[in-house]
Amino acid sequence: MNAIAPASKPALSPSELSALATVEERLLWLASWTIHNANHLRPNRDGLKVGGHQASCASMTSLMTALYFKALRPQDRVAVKPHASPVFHGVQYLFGRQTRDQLERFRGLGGAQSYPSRTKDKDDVDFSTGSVGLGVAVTAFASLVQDYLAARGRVPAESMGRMIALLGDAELDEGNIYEALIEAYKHDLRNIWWIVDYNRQSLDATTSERMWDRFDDIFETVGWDVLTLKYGKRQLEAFAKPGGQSLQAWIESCPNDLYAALSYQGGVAWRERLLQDLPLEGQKLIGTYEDAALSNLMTQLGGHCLETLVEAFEQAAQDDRPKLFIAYTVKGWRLPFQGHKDNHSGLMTPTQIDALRQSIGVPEGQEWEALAGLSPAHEAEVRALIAQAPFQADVKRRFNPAPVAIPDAFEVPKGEQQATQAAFGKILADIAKTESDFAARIVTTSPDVTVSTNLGGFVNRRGLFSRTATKDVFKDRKIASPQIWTGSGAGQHIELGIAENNLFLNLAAFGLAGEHFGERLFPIGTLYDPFIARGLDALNYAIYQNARFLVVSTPSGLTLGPEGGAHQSINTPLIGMGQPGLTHWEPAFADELALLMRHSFVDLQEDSGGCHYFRLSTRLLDQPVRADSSWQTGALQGAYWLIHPSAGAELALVYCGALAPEALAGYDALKEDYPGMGVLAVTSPDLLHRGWTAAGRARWTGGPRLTSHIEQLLSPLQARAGLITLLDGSPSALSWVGSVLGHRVRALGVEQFGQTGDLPDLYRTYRLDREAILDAAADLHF
Ligand SMILES: Cc1ncc(C[n+]2csc(CCOP(=O)(O)OP(=O)(O)O)c2C)c(N)n1
Ligand SMILES: [Mg+2]
Repeated sequence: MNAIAPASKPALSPSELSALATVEERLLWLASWTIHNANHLRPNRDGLKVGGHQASCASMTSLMTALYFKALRPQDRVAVKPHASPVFHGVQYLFGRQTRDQLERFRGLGGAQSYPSRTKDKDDVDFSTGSVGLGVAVTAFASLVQDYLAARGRVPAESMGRMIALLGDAELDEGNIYEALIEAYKHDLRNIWWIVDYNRQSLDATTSERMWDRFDDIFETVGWDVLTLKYGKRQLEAFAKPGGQSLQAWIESCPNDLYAALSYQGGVAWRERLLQDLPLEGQKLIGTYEDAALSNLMTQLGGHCLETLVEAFEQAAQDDRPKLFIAYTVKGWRLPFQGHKDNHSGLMTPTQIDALRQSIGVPEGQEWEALAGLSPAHEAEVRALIAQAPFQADVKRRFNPAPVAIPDAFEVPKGEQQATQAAFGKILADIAKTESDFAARIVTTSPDVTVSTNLGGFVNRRGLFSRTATKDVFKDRKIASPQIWTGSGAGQHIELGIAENNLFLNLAAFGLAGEHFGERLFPIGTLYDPFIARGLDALNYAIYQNARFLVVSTPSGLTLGPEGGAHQSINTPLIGMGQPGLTHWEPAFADELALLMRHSFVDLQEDSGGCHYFRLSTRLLDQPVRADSSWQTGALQGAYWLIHPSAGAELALVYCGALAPEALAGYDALKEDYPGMGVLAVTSPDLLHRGWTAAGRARWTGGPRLTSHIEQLLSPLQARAGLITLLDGSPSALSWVGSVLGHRVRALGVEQFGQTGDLPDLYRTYRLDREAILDAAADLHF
């Protein structure tokens, strides 16, 4: 544990300290009042509790005051503990960057969000938070992005910011934090501060004191400085008095739950217990405090002492080593339920909030006036403090870089037989050979599956990113290998350990490089398709904050046959469809892939664009000979007729991705019986479905009468036509097409866990082969 060195001069003058204390009080008030207004004053139409976390806010108000009004600079970026959102909005309000209207509509439609949101909040949220742990870890990856750009001279030394997370102590239970910690150590990351609101309470109750020293050990092991802010100045002064040492020793050994309970019960309870436990000198010391003063003394822990906090931040700013601050706090500090184990969702009653208002000196009726009720002289001091906060400087913090030119077309890899995975590798390797700005802005990243997902060609050309140069010893020793593994600041591949959470958090951070640093990057993450599930919450998190990237997952489905059951992904197409902001593509052929990849790079730069997910395969397929390029328009919209049906056709095969050969075999077997039948190549069930629902919505809401792409595609078929859908994954990703025009569907796909086997065996076993198609056709036309 790093002791805080005594500062040579106080970090705050008396007038600054008193102004800062007022800001802290007003933030406590604004956060409490914002939540109170939403729950007690705003009309409630549905009888649901609106909620908000007054206790979690109170716990962190001092920390945020010291941070935002003294330590923070405009280039710093902060992930705020989700349930401290009202404090964050209060801070912005004091800076004049948030409106009263937004606060009044907290947790209502269009108002300030329950948890800070980059995309939904109107003020300047750096990182969305909500799913605890993710907002913490993403800051480490943001610092990696900053290093990446700095190595290219795109972030000047004087603009390097700190990536800061304000977190609850229960967030430290989330495993993704430790995965990120390991990765941060490997990449020698810096400029990261994680500030723990160590109130030793989670949602349910108080937390285990067995972790008291463990966090120090864990973080110090991976090179972090740990600054433990356990005691406030008033407490340290008391400890220095006669009997003070016994008081400190008592606190050191007091279990979390007892400390919390006594904090709730207040001065009388503290006195009773301390008189029982302390030796005579300690008892005398306690005797010098009135009940209220004793209660204040016992709860003014380091995380509630502005002087301690400001000094700690000043000290930490001396170097760029990663820092963990463990700031001891009391949950619900200064509120009637402080320390109560059930206070997480506790709300003050109207009487209680009124008492708080009076104690802080906010005049009745002026509850939203941030500085009402202060003497003119003090108000001027407070305004000066706010105006002088470094963070208040008028510096642009959110960017929207101009789009980078993407080549008109990507070269289609050559070969009569190709797998989409290999084609992906070749397309990227070809881009890597070019000198364009676009190529220079691609960043690939993978959780230890770089080689097996075919990024090797790109990495050979563009190198690994590493702040310090690393050599490929095997290459230097002339040991044959197709893979060159050298690292430098110019490298464009970020190699990660296996943890998929880190992959998606890394994509989140790199995918925000444009908005955070004004530099558009094109991040591409590769992983095995089944392991998307491992990082799913982080993927959702990344997309929710409007990060832009490509996910290329390969291999997928039964084509991972020899690997066995749990490696064969089944529900990932549904994940792609169900995930807002992400378009699922599952092309079968190399030319489709080249077209769609190019389109994705264009789209991820559009304001209304999004992320793209390519579900690829290692299965070699015969490539089609194209008569012309007319298929492309449809492919970009999600499907095109590989074999056009004739008007009134009574059957069509609708396949997606690697099952093209089965669809074509089925076609050959059935075309005599069903003259004019068609074969629909689906490149994106997701896009088709979205187009269909959007067209319906537009019609119902009086918008333009659009006919969706899938409606147009299916319109030549006869009304009672049958559709056989084929997808190497959950059949429900395609079975819905029957609803578009009322056709009858037999949906082939995988609904049970896989198992080892070769493709003919597996396709037979899971009913995805030609025979299954024939059976389905017979069943449709009984
Ligand atoms: C991944 C995830 N799981 C559960 C929750 C629900 N939840 C919200 S806050 C919380 C506990 C927070 O405790 P702590 O981090 O210590 O914050 P405090 O309120 O004590 O400051 C839980 C379980 C969540 N938001 N995210
Ligand atoms: Mg807590």
